[in-house]
Amino acid sequence: MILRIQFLAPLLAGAVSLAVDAQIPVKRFEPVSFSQVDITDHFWRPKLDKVATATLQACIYQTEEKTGRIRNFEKVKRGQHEKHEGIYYDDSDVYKALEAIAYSLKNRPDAELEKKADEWIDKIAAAQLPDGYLNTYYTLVGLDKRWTDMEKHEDYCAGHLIEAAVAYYNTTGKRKLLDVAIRFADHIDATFRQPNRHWVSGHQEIELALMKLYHQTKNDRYLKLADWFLDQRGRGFGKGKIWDDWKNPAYAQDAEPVKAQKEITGHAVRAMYQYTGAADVAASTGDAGYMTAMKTVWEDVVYRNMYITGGIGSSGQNEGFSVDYDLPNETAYCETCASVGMVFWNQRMNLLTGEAKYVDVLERSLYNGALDGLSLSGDRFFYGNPLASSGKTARSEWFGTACCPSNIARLVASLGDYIYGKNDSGIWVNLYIGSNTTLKIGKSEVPVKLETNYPWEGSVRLTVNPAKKTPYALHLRIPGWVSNVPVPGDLYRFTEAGKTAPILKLNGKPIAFWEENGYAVLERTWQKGDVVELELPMEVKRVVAKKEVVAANDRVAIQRGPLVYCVEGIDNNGQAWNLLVPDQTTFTTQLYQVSTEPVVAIQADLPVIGPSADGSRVVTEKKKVTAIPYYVWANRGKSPMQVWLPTKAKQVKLVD
Ligand code: FUB
Ligand code: ZN
Repeated sequence: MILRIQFLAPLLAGAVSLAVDAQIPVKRFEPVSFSQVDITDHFWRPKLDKVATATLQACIYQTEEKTGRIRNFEKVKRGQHEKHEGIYYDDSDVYKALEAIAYSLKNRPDAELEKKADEWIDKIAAAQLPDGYLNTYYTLVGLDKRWTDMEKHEDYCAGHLIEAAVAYYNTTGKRKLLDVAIRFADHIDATFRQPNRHWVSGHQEIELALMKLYHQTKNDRYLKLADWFLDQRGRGFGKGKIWDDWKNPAYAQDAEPVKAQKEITGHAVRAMYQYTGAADVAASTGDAGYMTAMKTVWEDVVYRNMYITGGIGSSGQNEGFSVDYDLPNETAYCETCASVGMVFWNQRMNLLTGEAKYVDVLERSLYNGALDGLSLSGDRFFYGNPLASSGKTARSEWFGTACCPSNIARLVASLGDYIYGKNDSGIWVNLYIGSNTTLKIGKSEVPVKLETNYPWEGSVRLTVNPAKKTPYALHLRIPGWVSNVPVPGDLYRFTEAGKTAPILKLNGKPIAFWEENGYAVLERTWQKGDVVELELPMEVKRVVAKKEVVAANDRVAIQRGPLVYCVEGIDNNGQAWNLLVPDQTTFTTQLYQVSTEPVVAIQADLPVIGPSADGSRVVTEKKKVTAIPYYVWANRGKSPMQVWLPTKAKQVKLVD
């Protein structure tokens, strides 16, 4: 990837010649909706509950009492020309919180919470104009200015409204918000696509949302509109509107038409939402143009521009990508929303290709870069997720731009979406998360029960209970980290090969399996009570980065299962930057408690550098060092932290 700073001459629509887009098969398999999955998992269930009881409460308090987000809707209804409070995109936080509430109500019904959501929906509906337009910022500051500034997120807010509406309808069956969303989508279609009035969305989001609306309503107007929005990019229509002399077209993924893009550029969240929407369109139209482009862009992300935590977007300056291998640790931006976006996009790529490598990346972003954004208490957040801290970093209650809290809330609450896939002849298990579901395979209902203590242990037990004997292929993902590929490509590698291989048993007996696209495949006729057991080796592994990643030179990271570890000062006499990890270090695992979270910690006796007892010299002593999963750091006050641990003395530092 190259950081682009030049401008493209505006191109006329239609003058751009795109390769003729071949057809691709539509999805290899369908995701199984969270609404059909009951999560029982030891690791995740408490987190779903925490989102329901703490995170959503924090979002509601901040949205309705501490800030004016809900008041803006009330002001529109009153129509007394009152002042808009906050930032022009603040409506989106209301919608994202509603969407998270919708998923959470499915996981954990709560009459009070539903009442609150209904109250908000009444206020939102009352703020919609008769022509379908809905945006508190422009309605309060002057409707004459609406749809004049592509950067002002009107369509982004519309997208989040649509996502919330579809989710709320699916959980509750209540149509009010869905009807509001449909009216707004129709308004946008009539304003832009039908007259072909050029509009490059300043922040992609509406594309993926319209695809949800299309699937919900089966009205292909929304599919066409999503495709139209994608097709607006890269033709110069954004010049002076969403990019000018400091923001270049690459910032807004507007340097090339989406189907011609080859490199990841610009704002990370915008990029992730764009490619998610493009994959959704491709899945419905069979148009290979988006997929061909996205496979190359994906390699640019994963091979050259992704942190070991699955975080992306290293630069705070553009909230996004800079140049290849520029992955600093302490200043890593790694916005929580960008990791959430990685989960969305990689899920779509997996469904379209059937390849497990996308879930390897999804899992890395989910368990590390994204989950780090949420405190164990559920009510503190990280916006950026650095890989090192000198001890001054703390989670916040909220942010002026508050996209991240409700984004991590909606991701965790909709976790059930990412576990299983299915088609008429197969079941795919992508994530090992304790859960129950019933899948329709052909004409047969197949109840599935997944039990595990993942990610702490590697044993997974899957029981299937079809009412009658049913033939299908069961695909169990063999994570890349098992087979010595921490991440597709060669950006990161383990220093040693794994010592053990995964074992698969059917009804208690080891069974041979073949691997296809990263899945162990068991094809047979299944019957009630069949049990498959998978044993994934949970070894502690050392990871090194390609030498081009200067910030990881002479350093090693530790990974066990899908979890990346870090050393935090609070477990290590207040220091985390003063140790060395020699090549032959032996690591042990230890059950450990980090605040409210029981974890598996990793320990080793390591050379630790510090002042002698009398303070007269610097000495090196062997001390027991404890590393904890990255996602739990910064839950016990401020202290230094590092993911990439020095292997050479020159990288060692003492911080106060
Ligand atoms: O612009 C809306 C959101 O605010 C973006 O997704 C975040 O990166 C932050 O800029
Ligand atoms: Zn964010």
